[in-house]
Amino acid sequence: MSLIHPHPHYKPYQSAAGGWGSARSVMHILWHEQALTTATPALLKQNKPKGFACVSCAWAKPGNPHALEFCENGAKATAWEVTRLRTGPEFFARHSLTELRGWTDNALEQHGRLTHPLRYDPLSDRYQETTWAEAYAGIARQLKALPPEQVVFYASGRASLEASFMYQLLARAYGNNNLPDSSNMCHESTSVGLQESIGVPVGTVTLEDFEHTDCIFFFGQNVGSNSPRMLHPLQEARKRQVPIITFNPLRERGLERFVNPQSPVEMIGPESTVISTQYHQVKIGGDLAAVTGIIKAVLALEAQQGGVLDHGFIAEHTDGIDSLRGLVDSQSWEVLERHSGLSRTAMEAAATVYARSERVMVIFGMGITQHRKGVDAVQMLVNLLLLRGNIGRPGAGICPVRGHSNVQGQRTVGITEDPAKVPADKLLALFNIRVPERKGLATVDTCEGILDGSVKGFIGMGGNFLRAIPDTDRMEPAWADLTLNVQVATKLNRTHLVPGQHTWLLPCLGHIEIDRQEGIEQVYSTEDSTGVMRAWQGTTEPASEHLRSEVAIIAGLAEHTLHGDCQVPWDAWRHDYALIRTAISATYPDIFHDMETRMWQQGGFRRPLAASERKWHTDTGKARFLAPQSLEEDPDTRVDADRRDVLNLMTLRSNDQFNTTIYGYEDRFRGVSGTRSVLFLNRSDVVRLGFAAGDWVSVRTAIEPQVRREVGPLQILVYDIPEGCAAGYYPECNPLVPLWHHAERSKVPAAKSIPVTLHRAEPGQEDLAYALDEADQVR
Ligand SMILES: Nc1nc2c(c(=O)[nH]1)N[C@H]1C(S)=C(S)[C@@H](COP(=O)(O)OP(=O)(O)OC[C@H]3O[C@@H](n4cnc5c(=O)[nH]c(N)nc54)[C@H](O)[C@@H]3O)O[C@H]1N2
Ligand SMILES: Nc1nc2c(c(=O)[nH]1)N[C@H]1C(S)=C(S)[C@@H](COP(=O)(O)OP(=O)(O)OC[C@H]3O[C@@H](n4cnc5c(=O)[nH]c(N)nc54)[C@H](O)[C@@H]3O)O[C@H]1N2
Ligand SMILES: [Mo]
Repeated sequence: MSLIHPHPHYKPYQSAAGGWGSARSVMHILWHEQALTTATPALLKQNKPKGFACVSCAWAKPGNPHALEFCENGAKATAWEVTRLRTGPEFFARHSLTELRGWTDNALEQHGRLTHPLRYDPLSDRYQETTWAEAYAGIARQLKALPPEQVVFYASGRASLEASFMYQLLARAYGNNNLPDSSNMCHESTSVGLQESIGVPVGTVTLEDFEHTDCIFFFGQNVGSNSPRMLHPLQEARKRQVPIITFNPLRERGLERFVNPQSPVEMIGPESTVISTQYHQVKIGGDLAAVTGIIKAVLALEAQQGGVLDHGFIAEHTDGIDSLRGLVDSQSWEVLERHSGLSRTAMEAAATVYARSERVMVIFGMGITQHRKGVDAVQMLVNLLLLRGNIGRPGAGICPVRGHSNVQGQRTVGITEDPAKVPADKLLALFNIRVPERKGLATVDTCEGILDGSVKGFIGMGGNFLRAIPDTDRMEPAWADLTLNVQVATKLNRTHLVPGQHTWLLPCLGHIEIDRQEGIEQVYSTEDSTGVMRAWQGTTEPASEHLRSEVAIIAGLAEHTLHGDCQVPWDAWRHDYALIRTAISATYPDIFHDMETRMWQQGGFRRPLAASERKWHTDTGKARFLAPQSLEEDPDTRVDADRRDVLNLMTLRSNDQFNTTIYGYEDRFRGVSGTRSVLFLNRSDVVRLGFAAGDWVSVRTAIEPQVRREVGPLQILVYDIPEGCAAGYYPECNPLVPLWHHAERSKVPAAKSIPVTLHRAEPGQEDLAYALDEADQVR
């Protein structure tokens, strides 16, 4: 019953997001993973009290959950983790790493869960079974031999609050702040931008705010694929006639229409909800200009009719409005139109709705943060909100949609390279750990260190670092020079296949699995995108008796590596996670006091957020209008204006992946099946550059031409995307992103704006078949 088209195929998707397509897609993966019997009961516990937190996105889980509180992609993530398939020692006896490096991301993970601790044997080029005792002792020997500043501790945003807290203690007791994490590639632009603007690093919106809002602005986030549960509050808001104004270069299906797959009435009826009331196909990277234009129009409305700005709020709570006015006045409509790709009328239409709405929320994702000017763009969104006092009251606020299930939480409990962000006095008093003063390495710094040989040891608490980072073709050869490479993982991925001198692959429990320590079931906790902390508990039997929890693995590494000075009771913590929570409460009492009881409250507990109470922990004690000096293009990436052959490429997720985990080849909402080797282009660019739909091309990075960065062959798919823009899939396109091409100040790789050129290439695999009828013709 394969539901995947056997051949590469393109047919524009006509239905709403959700609906039967979503239900079918879930059935397919349950069947394929042989997970019908394990996943089905698990799904009933997903995001529920006494159940587990979905291992997919970080979107808020309601206190009063629906009967089935999961979405298509959450169900896929569950099936992927509780699969019956296994990748054990016998698999590695059959396959060398050289051979496995030829496998796709999909094939590697599809083979199932890792079951045994493994050590790489260079002679046979294979992973071989080892014991936990050998692994801890062997790793500790290497860690002790390396200078602490040469080792990094990566985290990928899924580890619980308990494991994350221990992990940063381990790094600091070992002697560094080298804690790169996935948010360095993700929402770090948000954390930097919001901290400067409103004095908190996280969003201010809660689930309840969706019930009170009367206008939503939505920037660069693909809700239908990446946080589908958010479609429910959006649908509710739309039923109250709340306008949703969307900015996205692509007409993403989830942002257009939605049928709730869990509503029997909607599933059999013809009704779907229109999500976006205005849809603006902004140019890639054009949001900064678009929002400047909206602000220009808002200020013009104020000048004409008055009563638009919240003067009381601006006077009492903010500073810097003159600098914003200065920027806005210096930008002509013509420049704003050119940079944004939107007409003045479009920007004015958005401004009109903004100006008449009382409670406005701004929601955003990677389309904003993964640009050179990502921090400026985040701050421009805040500027828009501040004009009418839309922060710090119900129904209003800023809402970054975080990625991994606990990515926000790991930062809250100390996973950061910046020692100034951790309570050093507490770590000293409670654990006798002296926080090293030297700033540590974040993700881009870590990559630079691997390239120049100053990073020699890498511990990965989950994730697929070598695949997720930019410049992967340059990074892989350098990675092989690591002295120590330790990966804690649930499934095999590319990062595990490039060994260093001493390499271990350690299998851990997933968050859906029951975590028993000395026979007692442990619970864990997370923080979601809205700052809410909740307790969770695994519900299925572990994939193998040899798995250890992340907490246990961190304790094992610490006990073997650290000297006696550190007073963390690792062994006691391993056996009782409540003790770790007591320590978290003691370290961060403002946020986590009485954690052990409050985390079980219905809907959990929310961290206090000063900005939500209109207290501003910024440099000036006010909420700050912060505007860049100009909107001029970034000098480092500016290409000769005459060079019309250069396109701006964004790298995207399909509807059938979770980051580097590729579930399948079905990007249903975009109509592409059976392949990921496509490049989405505007028809006029295709014609202008002398190509035709279906041509095979290789894509080259147009900046820093002395370094050859190339990906291909990809097949041209004529698509509804603004002129001058292109789109391809992440992670396949990562070799195109130069490591230095990252957001100013936050260093988030600018994976959404890569200047590229196209070159004719030999055909790749099978051609993409088009199924277009009259009505389907793309513009
Ligand atoms: N199923 C599933 N869920 C996931 C993930 C997954 O891979 N699969 N990943 C998780 C993670 S870690 C994260 S961070 C989130 C990511 O979720 P998103 O933030 O949605 O990230 P992307 O899929 O990269 O898509 C970015 C969206 O921004 C648009 N875009 C690109 N450039 C621009 C631009 O310049 N301006 C504007 N306005 N829009 C732009 C793209 O067209 C696309 O719709 O999802 C999380 N949830
Ligand atoms: N070009 C481009 N690059 C990007 C992006 C982009 O949009 N474009 N997005 C960026 C973003 S937003 C992010 S967040 C990063 C993601 O980067 P990462 O977080 O490093 O990558 P993932 O693909 O989420 O990691 C998947 C692996 O995690 C392991 N895993 C799964 N569950 C668990 C668990 O419970 N415990 C442990 N220990 N391991 C587990 C599995 O072995 C799986 O293979 O990629 C970034 N890179
Ligand atoms: Mo992310």
